[in-house]
This record gives sequence, structure tokens and C-alpha cells, in this order.
Amino acid sequence: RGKRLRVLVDMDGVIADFEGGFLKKYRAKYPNEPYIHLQDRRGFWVSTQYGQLRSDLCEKAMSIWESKNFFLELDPIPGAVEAVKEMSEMENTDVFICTSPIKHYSHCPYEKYAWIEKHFGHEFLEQIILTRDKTVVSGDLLIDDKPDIQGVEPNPTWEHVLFLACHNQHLPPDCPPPPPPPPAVLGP
Ligand code: UMP
Repeated sequence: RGKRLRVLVDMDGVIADFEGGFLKKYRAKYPNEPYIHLQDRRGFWVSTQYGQLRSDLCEKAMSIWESKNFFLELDPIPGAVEAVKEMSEMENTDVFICTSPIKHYSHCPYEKYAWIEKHFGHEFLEQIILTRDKTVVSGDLLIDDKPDIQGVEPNPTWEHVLFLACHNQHLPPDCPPPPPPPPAVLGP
């Protein structure tokens, strides 16, 4: 009776195209304001980079994902829905969707459930974990496009697999830890 593999899969940026959906709706709502091409995105927080472009654009960016139907209408990342379904059908494998809702909670939590039901079916609602702190969730792997995942648990059980995204593709690769130093050999 071997141990099962538990895979936690992030939603925004991994299976749902948050960055693409944001830019499309931002440009439609603010056609005369500057914007950041996806190839020029740096850093996980869209609001931070827009705020650096011009301070008032931080709030304008946030107004996009706080709007009704923003999360519901996100397109899937190409191939992602099929990949998660395939992984969830693998032997000895449990897949959970692990996603952080925004604190403006009027629409986002509901729409995340509705998005999973739409793309994966009603049964997959059993697999959803909504949390603002992924370090307290136990799993073997966490597939997530956020480079730094922190919370109250300093030693999460999962290993973080960084999912490639427009905002993280220029980061240096995460190196494995160096080997321990050899034992000191004392002379005669
Ligand atoms: N989000 C923000 N501000 C940003 C970018 C994203 O609040 O600038 C939101 C979108 C998601 C959440 O609801 O943060 C990130 O969730 P995870 O991808 O870490 O699950």
C-alpha cells in the first residue's frame, strides 16, 4: 500500500490566464492610459509594476480584477486543463487546485468555483483549496508561477515547482543547495 502523490496546482498564471485577461480588460476600460506589454512584465504583482509606471495606475489595475466576471471569464492557459485532467487520472495521484482569492471577496471566490466547474466539471469542485497561505497546505508538489511562496509555516511539506510565466521568465534558475562540506580531517 504505497503512498500516493499529492500535487497542488495553482490557478492564476498556471491554468487560468490572469495576465492575458487582465491586459485585455485593462486596455478596454482605460484605452488612453499607458500599459505594460506581457513581454515587459517583471515581478509577480501586476499592481506594483503599474504603480511604478504611474502611481494612480495601481488602483486602476486593481479595479480590473475586482470587477464582476473578471475571474470567471479568464481563458484557460493552452493545454493546462487537459494536462490537469490527465494528471488527476494517473494512478496513485491526487490533484488539488490550490489558489489564493483576492481580499475583495464579492466575486472572486464564487467565480473561481464556477471556473473550475465550467472547465473540469462539477465533481472537480471537491479538489479546490482556497487559501491565502499555501504553506499550511500539505502536499508533495506545488506547481505555481509565484517565485516566493511564504506563510506561517517555515518548512512546507511540498516542493515548489516554478511554473513559467511572463513575469518570472527572466529570473535566474533556482540552484540546488550546495553539497555539505567534507568532514574536517585532523592531522596525526
Ligand atoms: N493578484 C493581486 N495583485 C496582483 C496580481 C495578482 O491581488 O498584482 C491576485 C490574483 C490572485 C492572487 O487572486 O493575487 C494570486 O494568487 P495565487 O496565484 O498566488 O494563487
